[in-house]
Amino acid sequence: MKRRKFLQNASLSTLGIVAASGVAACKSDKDSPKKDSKVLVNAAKPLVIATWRVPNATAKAWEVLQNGGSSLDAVEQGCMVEEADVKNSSVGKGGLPDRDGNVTLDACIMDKNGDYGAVMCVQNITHVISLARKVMEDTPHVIMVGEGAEQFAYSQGFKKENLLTDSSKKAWEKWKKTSKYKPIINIENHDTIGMLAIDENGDISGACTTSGLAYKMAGRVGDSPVIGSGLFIDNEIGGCTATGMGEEVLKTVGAFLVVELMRHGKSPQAACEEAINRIVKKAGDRYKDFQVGLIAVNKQGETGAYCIHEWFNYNVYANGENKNYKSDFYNKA
Ligand code: SD4
Repeated sequence: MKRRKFLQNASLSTLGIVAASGVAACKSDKDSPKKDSKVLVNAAKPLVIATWRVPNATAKAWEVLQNGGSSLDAVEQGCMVEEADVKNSSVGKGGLPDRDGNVTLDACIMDKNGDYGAVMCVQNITHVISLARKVMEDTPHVIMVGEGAEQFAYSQGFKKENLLTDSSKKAWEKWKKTSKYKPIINIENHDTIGMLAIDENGDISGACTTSGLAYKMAGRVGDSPVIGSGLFIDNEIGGCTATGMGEEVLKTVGAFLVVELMRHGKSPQAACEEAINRIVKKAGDRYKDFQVGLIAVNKQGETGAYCIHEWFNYNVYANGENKNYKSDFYNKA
């Protein structure tokens, strides 16, 4: 799904924030939710899967795997590609700021041992995914936030960088004018990268990195850096990562839910569908105001992807091919 549409379908209702452009036209509901058994990629290993159209990121992760690297190195280096890309306005440098004009980043990483590291609301550091890995590997903690995380980054040799590019500054200034400081959904704010990889040894890792929702309230953190919500890995079972309205993913612990459903025998596709159905059910009427997309992989290298309202893009690098797919979607309208 084009991210423009995806965002038009989202609203910050949980924050009292109203979407200015309304809800995009929905497709018919005839066949959703889909049946249990659909598997979009057949049992491939090694494999990389990531949210949105991120061929350069999946190519980098694949290169790491081809050189015998671990799935952990693959997801970190894959995500770094998007963090460095100033054209991606939802991740790293060039990410859109909060309503006060500050770019604050969230990221987390999880490895085959079930170890996890996260940073939240960090300014001035581009590669927060690497910082999350440092938290995981080099501190006794699992989560660091704000100023403390930033200081830890400098102590580890990370560079201080201005993450607000000219174009994101312009977009923010324009937003302030047209919205009269009433936050609206920014239509370019959906390229958060969540990435899952399986390496030659069959070990699974995952990573997720984002600037969060554009023009969010200062201090707001979404699902992306939160274990079990934006990302969850269980090396015995599989992994899942999310994109979209973080508040809704958090309330259903979306990624953990998908992995647990796979543990109980669901395919990755069926598990993503059930989790999305759960989110829709819990949201009731609010369902029409937001969007969430999930991708998952199991230990066998089967993948799944599902979304609310309309399809979203995701990238898979498997069997030597780097392809972009459209997810299936739930739409009861
Ligand atoms: C968040 N889930 O901060 C993220 C937003 C997102 O693409 O996915 N943007 O809620």
